[in-house]
Amino acid sequence: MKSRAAVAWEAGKPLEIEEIDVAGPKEGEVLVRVVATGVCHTDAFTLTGADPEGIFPSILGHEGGGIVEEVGPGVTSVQPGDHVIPLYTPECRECKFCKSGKTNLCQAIRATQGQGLMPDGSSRFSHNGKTLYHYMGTSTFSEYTVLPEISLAKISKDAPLDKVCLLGCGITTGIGAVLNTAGVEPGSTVAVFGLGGIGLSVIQGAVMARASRIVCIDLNPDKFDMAKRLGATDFVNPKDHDQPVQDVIVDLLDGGADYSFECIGNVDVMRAALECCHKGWGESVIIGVAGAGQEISTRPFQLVTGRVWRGTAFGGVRGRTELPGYVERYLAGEIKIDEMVTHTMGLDEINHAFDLMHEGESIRSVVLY
Ligand code: NAD
Ligand code: AHE
Ligand code: ZN
Repeated sequence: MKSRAAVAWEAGKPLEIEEIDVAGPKEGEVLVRVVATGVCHTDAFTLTGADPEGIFPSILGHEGGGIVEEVGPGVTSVQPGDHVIPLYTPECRECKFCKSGKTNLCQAIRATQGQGLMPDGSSRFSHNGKTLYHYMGTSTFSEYTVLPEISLAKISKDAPLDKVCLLGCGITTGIGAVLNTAGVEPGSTVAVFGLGGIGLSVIQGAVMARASRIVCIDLNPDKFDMAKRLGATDFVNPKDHDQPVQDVIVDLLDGGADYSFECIGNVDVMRAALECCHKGWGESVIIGVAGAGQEISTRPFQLVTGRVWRGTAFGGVRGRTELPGYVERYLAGEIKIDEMVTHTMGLDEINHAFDLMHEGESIRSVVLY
């Protein structure tokens, strides 16, 4: 079938709107009509060419909400008409990782997903006979996309897809990082570096966890307003201080943060986020994605003296099992999404969403098909 899509033909070039060909779903696969998709910084990151797994030409996008159009043979968990959120972290419930109970990083299709292919090693997308690659197993920048059944969370039909699409990445990642990965306890102090869709969702998670202080750090002071409305208590712009930002936070929080979260993808900030943690027990969670070849460093003494460095993908959330509950919590008013949608636009304007992100103007842009 034909589909409108924003194609990433080359690294560093704007997306181009094309009419592409989408092949029907094979065994275990599902054709989804994407209704809305958010634009996450990771899409922009991959488009720069800094992602070792970035393949071109491809269809980016991984923060979608859609409706099942057609199912391939053997599909049992969804049917046409179901509302779904595509999962870049699938959940097969059969692999060693799923069975471990220790991680959400299902590995059933990770190898082919990283190569931009469906599990059978082929692509469902083409343009004038030329193969276009999938991205993160989701490719939500196409109105019609094909996913493995294990990469779909079936959700309530009551939820507006132009809002809950953001649970496909940013909001879930931030909240999950606090509740699942870090396990922040009531009364804890939290430091959040970077106040985009991820960092603001970390603040939401910290409020849910009943943190006593939520210190947020950003170079763009325009972000502090929204952070405050979500429940942050302290605001630090590193440009306002002569000392390293980690020293500012250690002073502010009587020895440092119990938990910190890096939501930028900057390896120097990752170091600051670790070093702002309290001696003896502080834990720092890396959420931001850093480019090919970049490495983190600190004095090992930081870890010897009790700080912990860890990371999280999709907030440790097992999508098929847990995402329907996130949607219910949004419907019940417990998770805020509407406030995060600062801009909406049609697919034709998708490059503007990237500009707004780079200019620090948006929290999340949502593209409506
Ligand atoms: P964003 O661009 O919307 O927000 C980034 C924020 O960081 C901005 O407010 C910016 O002003 C601020 N910032 C930039 N440099 C800074 C610095 N040196 N000091 C302080 N603040 C600084 O991005 P986003 O969509 O929120 O994504 C954030 C990061 O999280 C990206 O690296 C993205 O790839 C990553 N991410 C990871 C996961 C995961 O599962 N691990 C999921 C989603 C996104
Ligand atoms: N492909 C990159 C890494 C990109 C990355 O870290 N992706 C996160 C999700 S970011 C969503 O906005 C993730 O889930 N990673 C786990 C995984 O298995 O991909 C690289 O460096 O190769
Ligand atoms: Zn994302």
